[in-house]
Amino acid sequence: MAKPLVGIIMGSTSDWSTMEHAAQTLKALGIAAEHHVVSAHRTPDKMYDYAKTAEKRGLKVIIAGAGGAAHLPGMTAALTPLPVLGVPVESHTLKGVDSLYSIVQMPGGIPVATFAIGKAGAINAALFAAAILATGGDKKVKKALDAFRAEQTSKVLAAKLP
Ligand code: RP5
Repeated sequence: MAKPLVGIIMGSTSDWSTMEHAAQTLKALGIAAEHHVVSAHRTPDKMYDYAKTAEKRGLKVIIAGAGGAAHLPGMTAALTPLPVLGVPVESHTLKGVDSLYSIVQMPGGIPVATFAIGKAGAINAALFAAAILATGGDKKVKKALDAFRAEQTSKVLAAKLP
């Protein structure tokens, strides 16, 4: 099996129904990825180890999804030089607006690229990770990403309204 280039982490198993869309999108593009539950609040030591070892282990991008007081993307970004893409997971009480604000409002100095709340954000984070790999020189990923976009365009152009 190929060494993972993208690490998908999330604060809870309950985030998987959102984050699996990132995993599926990367898989469809042929990008090797790993996914783990790593909680900033419940398993802070695991988060520290994951972020600190990510670059050495060969990861190029980290996608971090979390809901509520969503500290995982920001804390991970503070601990690794890799680009961190944050996905706000839709929470029950505040519908993910809490997650979005928690992730997007990073103080200047430690960036987290923040995506839409929920499934769209998870898909786009994966496509953005692919774009990072492609512009970094991965020709296979560039080809897959170009093909994905061309196919998406054809589908929309061919679509008929009832
Ligand atoms: C966050 O708390 C997780 O990312 C999750 O979105 C939220 C709720 O977690 P559970 O109580 O469902 O485990 O840390």
